[in-house]
Amino acid sequence: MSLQIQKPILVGGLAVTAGFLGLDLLSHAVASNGNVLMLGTMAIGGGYWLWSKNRGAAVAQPVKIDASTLTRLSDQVKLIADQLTIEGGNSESLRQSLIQALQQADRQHYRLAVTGAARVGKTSVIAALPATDFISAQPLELTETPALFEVDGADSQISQALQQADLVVFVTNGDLTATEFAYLSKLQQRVVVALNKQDQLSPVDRDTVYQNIQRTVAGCTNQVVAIAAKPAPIKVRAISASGDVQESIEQPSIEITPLTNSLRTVLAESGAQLVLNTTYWEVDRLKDTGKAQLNELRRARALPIIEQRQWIAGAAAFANPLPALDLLATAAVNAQTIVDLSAIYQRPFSIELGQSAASAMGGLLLKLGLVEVSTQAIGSILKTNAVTYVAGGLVQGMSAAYLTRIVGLTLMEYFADLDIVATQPNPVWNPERFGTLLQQVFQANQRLTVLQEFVQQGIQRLIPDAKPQQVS
Ligand SMILES: Nc1nc2c(ncn2[C@@H]2O[C@H](COP(=O)(O)OP(=O)(O)O)[C@@H](O)[C@H]2O)c(=O)[nH]1
Ligand SMILES: [Mg+2]
Repeated sequence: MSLQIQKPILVGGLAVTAGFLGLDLLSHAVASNGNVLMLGTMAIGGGYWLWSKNRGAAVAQPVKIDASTLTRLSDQVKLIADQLTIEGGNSESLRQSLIQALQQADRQHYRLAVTGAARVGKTSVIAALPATDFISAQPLELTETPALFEVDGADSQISQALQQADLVVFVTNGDLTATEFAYLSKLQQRVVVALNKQDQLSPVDRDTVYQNIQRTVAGCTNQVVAIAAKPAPIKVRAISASGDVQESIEQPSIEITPLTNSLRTVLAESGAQLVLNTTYWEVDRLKDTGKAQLNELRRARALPIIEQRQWIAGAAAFANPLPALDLLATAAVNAQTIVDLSAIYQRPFSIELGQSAASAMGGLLLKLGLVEVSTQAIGSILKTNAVTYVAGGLVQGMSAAYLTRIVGLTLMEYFADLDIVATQPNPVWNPERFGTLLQQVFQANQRLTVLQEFVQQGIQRLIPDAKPQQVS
């Protein structure tokens, strides 16, 4: 899973923490009765808490994955595919992938990924597992992920292996580090933690480490097992009655049963649910892919409109310089542009709504000080250019064009962010959301090089007979 670092993620992070706290409290509440604890935690684990990987939504929502949630999700993917076809895109691979993903929903074998840091014993665990009766009787696909936390780690291979797994065995060979815990607590899958290399620990250390790990991961999993997948040979010294000392090398036996027991429990109780979860997340990724494809198409249609409108606004303000900032703000936000872009993104705004949104956007540009900041920035770039002296009103023209562009790009982001398939017939107009995006887009376009390039273009557009000049 990739996590973007932005405000919504922070919200997601808090929600996740709250979720784990909830689980944690609950398991403490029933801790007096071992059986109840087990069942309680299983029941919660069986339902999957799903946090909307929000870019748009700020509120995290727990969703239980069952057959009907999967159906709803795959219906959304189908709608996206249909929409792709309607808008002239190619939806074939999305449809094929959806069919393939859904076929997995009633897959009869389980996929298990063994993961963990380098040299903790992942390969050894995989080597030890098939030898046990349970595993050999179980249709099980075992995969070892590349080692986690390596400097030049194979991140995409790791996440691919993990995404396909119904269940993850997280191997460690001592107390969990903070990094290990952070990693495993973010996994979407059910996790069994395997404390390997038991033979290297004294009996006292074994208990302490084991209990530490159990406590640490209590909010994520109740499955922690202690194993020795490939115990090191030990030297044994025997002294015979006659006093002779005989040394020999002994191979302690592999201890993997706690892990197979754990796998047996988890798979018996929730194997089908785990397969359903894997399928759900796969379909969810397809939804993202389809949405990105669709937004790509829409972007290609929206950009030329924005370009066209920005120079129209620029030329008007250039020909007829606006005396006040608020007029400039008004000139930059054009109701028709809003209506046109909303139509491309299938959230058609009426002209009335376009007008009221336009005046709200104009107010926002002023309130956030964006008109002033961009006028000044453009003015100071132009000052270094001789053309300025022959062209009064150029600052205003350029600013109107620039602000029109910023508003247009923000609208694109705004619409792209909405759920592709409108759940309500009415268009969604959320001024706060727009304001947040506006500031982000403004920031991104405020870099000197971006502005300089824009000004260069603007000179050619607004004063076509001006000789191209270097703007520094
Ligand atoms: N003492 C001991 N050594 C182990 C055990 N399991 C694995 N090892 C050793 O740890 C090293 C790394 O094991 P490997 O399975 O290759 O780890 P991986 O890098 O996580 O796949 C090897 O030298 C193994 O022999 C164990 O249970 N006890
Ligand atoms: Mg290995």
